[in-house]
Amino acid sequence: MKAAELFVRCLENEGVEFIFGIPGEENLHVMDALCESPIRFITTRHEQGAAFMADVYGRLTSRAGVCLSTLGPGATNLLTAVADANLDHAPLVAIAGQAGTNRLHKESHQVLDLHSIFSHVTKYSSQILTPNIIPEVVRKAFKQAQMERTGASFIEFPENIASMEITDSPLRVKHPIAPEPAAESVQRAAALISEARTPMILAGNGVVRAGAWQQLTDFAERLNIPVANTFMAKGIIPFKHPMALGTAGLQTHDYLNCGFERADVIVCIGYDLVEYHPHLWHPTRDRCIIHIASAPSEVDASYGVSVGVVGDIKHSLIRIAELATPHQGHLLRPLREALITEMNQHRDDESFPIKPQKIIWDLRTALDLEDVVICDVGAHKMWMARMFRCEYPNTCIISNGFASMGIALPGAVGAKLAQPDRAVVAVTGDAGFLMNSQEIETAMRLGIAMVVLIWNDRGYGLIEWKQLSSFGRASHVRFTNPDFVTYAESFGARGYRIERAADLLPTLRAALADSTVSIIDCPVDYGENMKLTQTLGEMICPI
Ligand SMILES: Cc1ncc(C[n+]2csc(CCOP(=O)(O)OP(=O)(O)O)c2C)c(N)n1
Repeated sequence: MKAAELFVRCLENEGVEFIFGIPGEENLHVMDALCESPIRFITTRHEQGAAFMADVYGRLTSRAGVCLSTLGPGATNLLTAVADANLDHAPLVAIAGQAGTNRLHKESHQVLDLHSIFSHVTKYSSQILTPNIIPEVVRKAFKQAQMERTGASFIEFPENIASMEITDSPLRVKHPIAPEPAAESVQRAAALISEARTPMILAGNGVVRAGAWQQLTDFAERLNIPVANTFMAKGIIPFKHPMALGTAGLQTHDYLNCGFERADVIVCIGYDLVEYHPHLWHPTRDRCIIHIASAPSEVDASYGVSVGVVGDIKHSLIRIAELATPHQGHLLRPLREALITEMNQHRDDESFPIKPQKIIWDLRTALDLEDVVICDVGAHKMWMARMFRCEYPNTCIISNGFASMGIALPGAVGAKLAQPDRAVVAVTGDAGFLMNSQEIETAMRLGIAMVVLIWNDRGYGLIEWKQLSSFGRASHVRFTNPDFVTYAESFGARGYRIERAADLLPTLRAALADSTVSIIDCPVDYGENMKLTQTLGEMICPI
């Protein structure tokens, strides 16, 4: 068979369902081999859209999402979203065509050293320079992408190699089993937790990746330790659970910081430092930190670990919970109550443009608890992270490692393909929306039903918020928008413009009940941003 056919057989062997991408001249053989494969190729309108689809598909399925481009400009278009997957620890395999090996040694049309470029944004980057290494390269790319800590891999496939003849077969797929934590560190962690006066948990996305949310809730419940989660770990403990304190990660002092100040032992579980810098919650550097994760901790002056429990998170939690003495009372409960009071405050607000809190209230009301929201990056993300209640993990996807704008809309396409039975909503700013709105066409062509909720402030809201907080004035952040309703309709999608607060909930319900792509243009009142900064700045800790 042709090397390209063997390559496709290897992808099938990895269980690949979809490849998101754009064909090019240098991957013709792979594209042709896909004609004989059950793998579905999803033709996108930009390689960045393809890679974000793969990124979110990977987060939701725990299997590597796959994206493909041609050489040179196609591959550099993949780069941002591949980096996003890697820093957010989402499993992804990116594949790029390449010129024939007879012209890689010199300046040549569209040729870039892709293997080197991608080696900086992936866990594993490789070139297929001879056909007989295909089974190993593909197996290794998937193994690396799907192994803790999960991330991105890259494969460069020159066109002349793809056309060569080869007789070979894929390697057997075996999933590595996470090791047991060392007994000594389990005992030490249990002793520190037992001796603590006011312990607190900070849970991160590693718990989601390990599928350890039930063990986390059991751990918190049995030992009576309250849980704060990071942006990427929303729903890790159901928000309705009395031990749930809410989401930490705002860059200003928030209720949860009162908890971190009060706690003497902070139990970090599946926490990646890239999400929420420790100097923001541990500026004093004097608390006892227990690190429970699949991998040893990153080095950071504000993250001095007293004991590291490294290994399978589920086992670690079960074993520590068996050994540690449960605590009494729940001193941090007022933090949860203060947040809930704030969440409820604007539920009946009729002002227009609509306040962020009210948009979130209506969105939560319109969606079922298992539906999926993909959040873009901006001020809307800060509000959603802080105030959107989640009862299940992976129901509010947030990019908070690389935090790239433009993920939400293509991410929603990936989410819908991964979980077709759930409603999917992309929550995005007006700027992030236009970064990848071309993928509306992809969604329409695929016949996907999804909702895009645009928080329209005609500006780069988050940057304006930071400028106002830092300098008391804003600059270079204002722009105009096209008519989003006409824009949606030009794709054949449904377009809605919200003109008063009372319209939002019925519009969301109508859009969610529809079988097509719906774009909702919702004017937002970001006057609330600085009000929140001021309120939190003047806050007296409720504990
Ligand atoms: C690709 C990319 N470019 C720039 C940034 C920096 N950035 C973060 S948020 C933001 C503004 C986002 O504006 P918008 O999408 O309208 O959302 P809003 O903040 O108004 O809610 C910018 C420019 C980024 N994170 N990613």
